[in-house]
Amino acid sequence: QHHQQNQSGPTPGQNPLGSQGLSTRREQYERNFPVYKQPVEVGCFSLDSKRRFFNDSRQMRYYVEPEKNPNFDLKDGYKDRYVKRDDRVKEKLDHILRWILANRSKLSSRETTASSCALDVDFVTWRGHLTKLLTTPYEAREGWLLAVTKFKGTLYISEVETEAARRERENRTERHEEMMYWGYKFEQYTCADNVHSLPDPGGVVNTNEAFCTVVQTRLADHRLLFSGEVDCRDKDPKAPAPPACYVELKTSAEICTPKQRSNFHRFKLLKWWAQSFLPGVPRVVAGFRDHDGVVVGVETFPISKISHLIKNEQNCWKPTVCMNFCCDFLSFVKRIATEDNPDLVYLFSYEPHRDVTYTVHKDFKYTFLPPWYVEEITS
Ligand code: 0WD
Ligand code: CA
Repeated sequence: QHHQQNQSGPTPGQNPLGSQGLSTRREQYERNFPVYKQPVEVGCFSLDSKRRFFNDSRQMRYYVEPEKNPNFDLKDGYKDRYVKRDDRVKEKLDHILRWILANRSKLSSRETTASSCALDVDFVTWRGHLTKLLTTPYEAREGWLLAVTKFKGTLYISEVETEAARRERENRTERHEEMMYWGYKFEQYTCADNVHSLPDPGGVVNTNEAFCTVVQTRLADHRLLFSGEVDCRDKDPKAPAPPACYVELKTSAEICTPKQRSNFHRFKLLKWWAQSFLPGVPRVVAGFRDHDGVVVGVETFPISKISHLIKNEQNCWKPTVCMNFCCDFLSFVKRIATEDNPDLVYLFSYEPHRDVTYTVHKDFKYTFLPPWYVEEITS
């Protein structure tokens, strides 16, 4: 039962803000679903094959529905048509900050003075960081480190790679490296570069390329601005406006036993739901592959139906626990990270079965807002 949550920390009924930090126990977060405003896309950007930033949608791709049992070979091209992004390079929030500087007029409605909020938001971060927060009460394997800096009234949240994650990255097996390629290869089989073209499975897979949406929303009293990578969109010109036209693509091992189905519901659907619910992406298209990397089935999961799908599972995750934990974490951050200083970092840490704790860093070790951003916002 390695996914079972340890019962240490403050006892039930106690204020979730215990003296050691913020409780991650599920029972603390079983209350009404918090207000989560419909996310609004306020912009987008693209990263090209050399990871260069463009303030436009040039990397947008279009979903082409495959047949139900397609036999896509996900191994194809791994050796000779794969350009892999260098994951030793930590980009932190840089692309989002570049987008903010190019689109400041869309964000700031008030007059900006030295003391007021330069942007009209409380938090700026990646969607992926928020996904990790949503799944924390159910995460028994991987911890996280989130660096927070308050600058001109806005709290910026940027992940720091944990020692464990670094070791895992540096010691991946060849099998694992190849399996990481499979997800990108599935995208190539199902995405076209423009509305009227078809996917090109003979092309190169370059994981530097990305299309990212930037959305604004509110979780209870937290105004959020975040960006997330989007795989593709519905190519029907009558499709709803973004983010409702977006499609998230996934691959997963085919389900052959009741145990596998239960694990899929309890662990994988949690991650899929959290990731797409946040930016308001309405559906996930999953390619189920065999052990040998051949997609044997394709299924669409509407995000709004996932919480019903899992209701028969015992001991299953609950969307309300995810959202309330995230909300309380953001309140915790607001309480702790009070000094407005672009060089100061509050480092929040989660280790499975523990409360969230934090340390304060004034020594530049974790400083992540780049000078080009700080200077431009200040001037
Ligand atoms: O340098 C860093 N520490 C990070 C960079 C941490 C987190 C994100 N990023 C940025 C990159 O600029 C990237 O373009 O990640 C962007 C995507 O951000 P996200 O949407 O917030 O991340 P997430 O929801 O975790 O992942 C979405 C997709 C993944 O698809 P699947 O279906 O596997 O969830 O983005 C890809 C991946 O294809 N991806 C990444 N791409 C670049 N850098 C990263 C990453 N670190 N993590 C996932
Ligand atoms: Ca994906």
